[in-house]
Amino acid sequence: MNINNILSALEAKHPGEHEYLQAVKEVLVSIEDVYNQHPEFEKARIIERLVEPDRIFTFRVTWLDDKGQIQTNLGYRVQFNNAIGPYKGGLRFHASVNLSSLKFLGFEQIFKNALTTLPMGGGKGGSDFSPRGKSNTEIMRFCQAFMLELWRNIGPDTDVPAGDIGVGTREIGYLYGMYKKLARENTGTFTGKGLEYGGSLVRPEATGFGALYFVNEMLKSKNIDIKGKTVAVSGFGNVAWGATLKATELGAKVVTISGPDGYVYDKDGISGEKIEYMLELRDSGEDIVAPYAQRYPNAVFYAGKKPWEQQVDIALPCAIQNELNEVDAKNLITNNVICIAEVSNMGCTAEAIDLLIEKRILFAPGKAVNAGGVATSGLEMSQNAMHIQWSAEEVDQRLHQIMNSIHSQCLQYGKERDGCINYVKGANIAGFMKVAKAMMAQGII
Ligand code: 2IT
Repeated sequence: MNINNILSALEAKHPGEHEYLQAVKEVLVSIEDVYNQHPEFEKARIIERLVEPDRIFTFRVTWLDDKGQIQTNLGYRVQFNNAIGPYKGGLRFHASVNLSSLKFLGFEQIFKNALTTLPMGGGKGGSDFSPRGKSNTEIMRFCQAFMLELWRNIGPDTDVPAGDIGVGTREIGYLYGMYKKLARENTGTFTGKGLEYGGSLVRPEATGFGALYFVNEMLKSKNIDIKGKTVAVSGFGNVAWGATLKATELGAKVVTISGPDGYVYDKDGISGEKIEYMLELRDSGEDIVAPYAQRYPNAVFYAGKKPWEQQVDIALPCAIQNELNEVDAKNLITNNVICIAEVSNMGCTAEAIDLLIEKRILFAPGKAVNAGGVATSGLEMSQNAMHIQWSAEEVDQRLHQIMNSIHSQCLQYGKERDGCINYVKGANIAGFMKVAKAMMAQGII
């Protein structure tokens, strides 16, 4: 495989899709050696087939706002690869959504889902609709209009959407309600559903909990105790909440959260009722964290800044792609950071990752660290298919086992010559090998 040739061909075909090209490049660089040891992959053109989605649906979503004005947004679903199971991945409603960001997320999802040990292919979807400042009824009308288009292309064994940024339990309820009305079936088809109608216990916490189980394994592999360590978290949504909850439970001290307006530093630690207050902030729909510092006066709000300028032991980007860049990585390294784990998808820029790996900082990529979310979605699918509900303990135990397994896969495939673990390489190779073997077995399709 000649990575440069493949990348320049892709760039020519998809000019300007920077995030998608960034995600593809990271994977190709990691798997190059292994790929070249398997001439049968090259002959079957596995890479050329894997980097293009199976299909993409793009549609117009028109809805009425509360003033009676007609609004139009774009809707998408990228069905990327179903070699190991039905397409599976979230829907993102955010002003930044475009085809490039959804293709990067769908591509990442293929390998992430492969790592979970469960049979799920990769997909992603969403809209440039921004829930910020929208009323409940506007959000419902948007979700219904979105589903009017998408429902024909999804199903419990075809494609199973879930939440992502801007899509939480409320939105899943509206989307699934409309889906059921149109499809006239009750087989699940969405994950992240409310507990009353087929949702799984622990799904809301799963991404954050899984991330901390993974981080704890990383630290344990270096004989480092997480107790007493300080943690910078970015974001203040569902993922940041779950991560803060579990980090605190494990004895670490979370000192920051952030929003589009800036970040909050709380030297006392964000614990107890302050963690639940994060959800209140999110549900206010204003997309700001500044009110935290008014409510808890020991905390300081830094307008327009990111939390990576603080001195912490562990940094957990939990907000959005490319939120931690090379300068941020340098700051953290200067401040003696021990571990950086992407909880958001592709939370670090390529330059930041190169620097962290070069400096041998304990670093792991989103497709390994945050896979607990989609893994627990897989467990929700299992429960729906069996028409049963597992206890929180049962789901949490399975989630924990899956995260440990992902960590072991990273160790197996990510060991460098000097004995260091390159988690980027480990996760990419482990995920790739499973998908490539499944594609080989199923012929040229
Ligand atoms: O990025 C992700 O893995 C998610 N947003 C969760 C996807 C899912 O299907 O639960």
